[in-house]
Amino acid sequence: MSPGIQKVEALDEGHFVCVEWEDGSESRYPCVWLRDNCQCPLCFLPSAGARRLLLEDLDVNIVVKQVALTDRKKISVTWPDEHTSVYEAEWLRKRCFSEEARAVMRADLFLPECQYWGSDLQLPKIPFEEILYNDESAYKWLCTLKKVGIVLLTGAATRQGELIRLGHRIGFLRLTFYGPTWQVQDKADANNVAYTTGRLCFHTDYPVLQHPPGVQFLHCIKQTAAGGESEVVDGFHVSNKLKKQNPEAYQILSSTAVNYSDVGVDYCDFAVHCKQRIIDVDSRGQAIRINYNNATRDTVFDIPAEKVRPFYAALKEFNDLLNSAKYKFTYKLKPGDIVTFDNWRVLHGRQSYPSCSEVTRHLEGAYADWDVVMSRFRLLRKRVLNRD
Ligand code: OGA
Ligand code: NM2
Ligand code: ZN
Ligand code: ZN
Repeated sequence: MSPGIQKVEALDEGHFVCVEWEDGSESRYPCVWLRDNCQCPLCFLPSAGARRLLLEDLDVNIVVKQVALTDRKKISVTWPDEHTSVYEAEWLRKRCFSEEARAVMRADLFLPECQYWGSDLQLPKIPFEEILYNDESAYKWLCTLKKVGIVLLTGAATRQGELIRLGHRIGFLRLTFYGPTWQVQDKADANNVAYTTGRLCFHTDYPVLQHPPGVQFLHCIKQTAAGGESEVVDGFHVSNKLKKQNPEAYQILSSTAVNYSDVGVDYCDFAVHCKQRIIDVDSRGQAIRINYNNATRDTVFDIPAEKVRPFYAALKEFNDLLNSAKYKFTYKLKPGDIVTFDNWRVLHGRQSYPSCSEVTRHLEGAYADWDVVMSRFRLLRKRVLNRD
C-alpha cells in the first residue's frame, strides 16, 4: 500500500505536477508524460493494457489548466481543451521519476541482480517434476536461473520429449535451424562440431544468430562411462576480471565485430552469417552478452590486417582466463539430469569421449528466449507472492 496524497500543485508554469505524499516525500511528474498516460477510455484500452492515444494528438508543450486532489487516493488533472485525466495514488507512486524509485522499478521488472561464481559454484538443483507441477519451485528455478545463471533439474525420464514438456511449462521453445529440439550425439558427416566425440572448448551456442538464444537446456538421456564431462564458467565474472587485468584485451573484444557463419542442412537448409562482438557491452561498458563459439567463427574476418594479431592475442587472454582453475566448474551429467543455463552469460564446454559404433552418449537440447522465460517468471512471481 502506498501512502496517501497530502497536497498536489502545478509547478514551472504548469509544466510539472508536484505530488506531496503523506510520508512527507515529493514526486514531480512532467505534464507531457501525464497527458500521454491518461487512463480514460478514450486514451487507454484497458483490455490490451495499451495506449490508444496517438503521438500525433500529443502536444509536447502541454501545460495543466487545473489540478485537484479528489480524495487522498486520487488526483484529477484538467487540460486546456477541458479533457480530464484521473490518476490513482498507488499508480503514481510506482511511476515516480526519482532516481531511487526508478531503481526499485527497474529491479522489479528486470531482476538485474547477478551473483558471480567461480570453481566454488554450488550448482543449484531442483527436482524436474517439482518445477513442472509446483509454482513455487518453478518460480525458484527461474529466479535462480536469472541470478546465478545455471540450475540443474534432476530426475527427468531418460527418453526424448522431456524438454518439450519443459517448453510447455514456460510457454514455448525457440525454433532454430537445428530443429525444435536437437540430439547431441556422435553422428556420421556431422553438420556441427557438437555432433562428434571431440572436446568442445568454452563457447556460447549460436552466436551466428543476430539474437542468440538466451537460455539453453541440455537433457542427459545417456552418458558415456569415460569422458564427456561438462564444464561451465561465468562469462560476466571472467569479463570483469579481464577488464581489470587487461583493459586493452577487453577493449578489443568488446569493440571488434567478429564474423560467424553456419552453412548446412538440418531442420531445413541454411546459410547463416552474422557479425558479433565477443563481449557485448551496454552504454556503461558492462558485459551484457558473450558471443563466442570458436567453431563457427568464420574464416572471413572483416577487419584491417594489422588488427588481426592483436585480436587473437586478446582472445587468447580471454580464453586463458575462462580456463583458469579459479573460474571453471566441472561436473558430469547423469541420465535424467537437465542442465538449464543462461546462454548469454555462461560459457559451456565438454570433454572428449571415445568414439564407438553404438551411441554411448546422448543429450537432447533446446533453447528458449529470455523474453519468454522472464515473462513466465513475472507471472509465477505474481501468483506465488500474491501480488500485482
Ligand atoms: C552443444 C554442447 C555439450 C555436451 O551441443 O552445443 O555444448 O556436453 N554440448 O555435449
Ligand atoms: N547445436 C548444438 O553455435 C553453435 O553451433 C552451437 C548448436 C548444434 C544446436 C551448437
Ligand atoms: Zn484521456
Ligand atoms: Zn554448446
